[in-house]
Order: sequence, then structure tokens, then C-alpha cells
Amino acid sequence: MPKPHVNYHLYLVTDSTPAVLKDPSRFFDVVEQALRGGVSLVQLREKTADTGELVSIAKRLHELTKKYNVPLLINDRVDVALAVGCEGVHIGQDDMDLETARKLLGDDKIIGVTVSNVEEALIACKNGADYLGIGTVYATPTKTNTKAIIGAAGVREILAAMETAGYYDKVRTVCIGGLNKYNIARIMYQSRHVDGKQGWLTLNGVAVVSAVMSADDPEEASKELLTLVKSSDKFRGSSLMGARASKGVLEVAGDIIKKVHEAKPLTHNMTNLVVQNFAANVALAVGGSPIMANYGEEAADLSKLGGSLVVNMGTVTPEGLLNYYKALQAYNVAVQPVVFDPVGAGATSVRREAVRSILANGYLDVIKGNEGEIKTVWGAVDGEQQKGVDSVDSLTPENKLDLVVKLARREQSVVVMTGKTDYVSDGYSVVTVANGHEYLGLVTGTGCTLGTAISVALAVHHKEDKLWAVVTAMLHFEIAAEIAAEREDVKGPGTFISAFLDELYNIRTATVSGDMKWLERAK
Ligand code: TPS
Repeated sequence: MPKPHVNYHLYLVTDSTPAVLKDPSRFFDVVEQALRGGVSLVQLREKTADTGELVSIAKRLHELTKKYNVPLLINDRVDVALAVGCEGVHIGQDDMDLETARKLLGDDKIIGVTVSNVEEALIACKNGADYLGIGTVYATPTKTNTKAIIGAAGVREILAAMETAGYYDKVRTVCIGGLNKYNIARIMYQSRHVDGKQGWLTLNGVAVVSAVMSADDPEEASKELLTLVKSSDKFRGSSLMGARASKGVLEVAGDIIKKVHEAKPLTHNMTNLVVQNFAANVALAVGGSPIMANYGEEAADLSKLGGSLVVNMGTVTPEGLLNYYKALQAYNVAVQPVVFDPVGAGATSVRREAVRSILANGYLDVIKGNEGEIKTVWGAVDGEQQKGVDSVDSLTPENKLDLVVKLARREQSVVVMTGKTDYVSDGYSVVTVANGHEYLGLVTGTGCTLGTAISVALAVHHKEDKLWAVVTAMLHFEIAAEIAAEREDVKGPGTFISAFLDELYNIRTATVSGDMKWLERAK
């Protein structure tokens, strides 16, 4: 008999303890709902049941999974899998060894192994595992005896080692541990390894316990998680390197501005009270359609309109954070871009914590901040790669460059560090932009509105090239400021504001009619 075909997209690992499943009598009902919602693989994981009881649960569960054409694996217990005749087992590092399990089960059964580091992964691959359960990714109350919280960086390392050793094509991978609707898109995207010979190395799916077993509506929850796993495939379309090699930003900036002019993309701003009006005006001047909406429930509808989201935590509140999470998730599901502006990130412990939770709750296409803010974002992730940020007040140009590249790689985002010279990186290329004028620093909210301008360009060009969309918006913005400041009618910050809006608009209309002289100022 050949091995059953396994789809690893959404892997349900069961748990009927009351801490996870509030009403244990609903066990089979919950699994059936999950199957209806699209779970593609099930593992029975019962740590406390006696053998007889376990066999009878497994038999009943197998009847159920067969109905949905989904394989059933048993955690740890090869004897139970044999008794039931289900499709295989999942074994941990402290369970029966893989070779023995394989001998007992035969080659046509599926065997998966929990691994948390490169060494365990390579041994499992060598000994013939069909798939690896890589984790624990994030801390989770469902498994407290966990050896290591490995984060996206740990997953990436394992994928890279598998490729080098020639196992990447042969052994499937899922990750597990603390995964939920807020972080699945992020982990699928960030755990990609990018230096491999094959380009992107990606996970085949995710495994979850509580995100489905504890859900009020397991069917709906499963559907949502599956959409997130699948939509993360689409992130691959936005190749960071692809088209750029052949064309410089100066060659594509005009096209991007024209595309904005034609599409008038939505920019959904969740921003602070101080800049709402100004940001909306900047969005209009560059050719976008602004909506200033801080209520997260609206994001699901707005995210379907082909625009982008700006999360600006200038006036962060507990309620505001929950709104950010909802909006982030909606835009991640829709695979529409998100710009994060961690305003004042390092100023208070509340803001540092907000940065950490926003990073953990979704994928951010662009992270834009000044030096201090970017340093805080770098230091905000627990468990992985905290070191490396110099504690000195001001970084040297080399250190700035190094930091934007490292952060861009870690987050798989475009990182913008603003300053007299701005540093922008997607983790591969670094671009500096040194336009602008000091008046920008004398007017409230110009930093925040740059985020809005970036979001507009990103909305029309994120699938082709995020970095060039970002740099185009920065050049448009900063050169408009330069031209405005030089005007004779501009006497100071007040007159500058209106001239700046005019010049943002003038650059757009000139570009649309084919006049690109303004771009000669780019430096
Ligand atoms: C495929 N494991 C690692 S973390 C965790 C478990 C059960 C708890 C996740 O709970 N990989 C596979 N199966 C396994 N049993 C393990 C790893 C071990 P939650 O999703 O609630 O955070």
C-alpha cells in the first residue's frame, strides 16, 4: 500500500484536557467541526488516557477522519496506531525512537517527529521521518515542558540546514507552538529562509492545538486559519529581488506615481489625533483616497478594497491596541500592505510592550521610524536576536546600515530609518535618501504623514516591488518639501505647510504629464 497523500496546510493536534477544551464531552463534535472547516491532518494527543480508552477514542476518531479523507496520526503510541490501523504516528524526542517506530509500522505509514533545533531535525530526516513538527515557536500554555522557544529565526535555521543537507525536498515541515490567527501569516512568511539555492524555503503548514480546540466556533476558526496559511503563499508573489535587478528606482518612480494617480488607492489610517487632518491631506495630494478609521471592526471590509493600512501608535491606548490587531489581521488575510509607525517606541514601557505585541500579532510590510524607534523595534522581540544594538545614542552610518538590514531580514519587512539621511532596506539592498528640508522638522506630523505617503505607493506596487514603492514615495515627499521650502512665498513653517501640499500635488500632475525634472534632485 502506498503512503497516503498528506496535505500539511492545517494540522490539528487534539487535547481534551479542560484547560484547552472547556467541555470535554464535545470532543468529537469539535474535531468534526474542525474537519468541516478544512483541517487537513489530525493527531490524537491524549497524555492521560489508559490504553483501552485511548484505542476506543482513536477508533471512533478514525471513523470520523476517514469520512473527510483526512489522515489520523497518534501521538507517541505506535501500539495504538497499529491497533486502530490509522495512517501513522507523531513522536517526540523523548518517545520511542524513529527507527523502532518505523520497523513496527512499516514504510507505508506516516511518521512525524518533534524537533526544536538543527541537530534533531537532521537526525530525524536521516532516520526517515516523513515530516517534522518544528517548535516550540512561541511560548504556549498548552505545552509547558517545552525545551526551547525558537521563534521564526529558529525555524529558518532548520529549513536552511535541511536544504544544505539535501532533505528539504524530501521531508515536509510544519511549525507549532502558540500559533493563532494573529501570528500565522507572520510565521509562514518570516520563517522562510532566503539564501537557499532554491530561493525561498517555506514551511508546508502549521499545527495548532488551542487555536482550534479552544475556539468558540471550531469550524469558523479552522477556515480562518487555513485562509491565513494559504494566503501567506501569496506573499511569495511580492518577490523582494525579482524585477528590481534590471531597473533602478529612478526608472520606475514615474510609473508608480502614475499608477497611484490612476488607481487612487485607499489608505486606511489608524493614526494619532494630532496628524489625522494633515495625513488625509497628504494622501489626497499624492493621489490616494484616505480614510481615517480607528475602529478595528471596520478593517475586514476596508481591507478588501485594494488599499493599504497605516498603523501609527502615536496615541496608543489598550483599546487602540486591540483595534490594531484586528486591522492587522484583516489586511494580512487580504494580503494588502501594512505600514507600521512605532511613534515614540522607546519612550515608555507601555510603548515598548505595544511594539512587541504588534510585531507578534501580524505581518508588517513596512516599519518606519527614526533611529531610536528602529532600535526599539530591534530590541523588542523576546527570545531571539536581542543583542547587537549599540547602546550609544547615535549610530554611525555603518551601524545604521547594519541595523536596517538586520531588522528587515528578521521581520521580512522593508525598514525605513529616517534622519538627515534616511536608510531603507528590504534585507538585501540598502538605499539612502538625503532629500527633504529642515521645515519638515518644524511642522507637526510630517514624520507620520510620510507613512501615509508610503502606504499609497505601496498599495499600487507592493506585489511588484515593495522597496521601490517605498523609495518612490520618500523621494516624492522629500523633494516636494525641498521645492516648497525654496519658494519665495514660503516664509516659515506655516506657509511651508500649504506650499508642501501644493508641491506634492504638482509633482504628481507633472509626472502624469511626463515631466520628471523634479526627480533630478534625488540624492
Ligand atoms: C506536529 N508540541 C510542540 S508545541 C505543542 C505540542 C503539542 C503545543 C502547541 O499548542 N509537532 C507536532 N505535534 C506535536 N504534538 C508537537 C509538535 C509537540 P498550541 O497550539 O495550543 O500552542
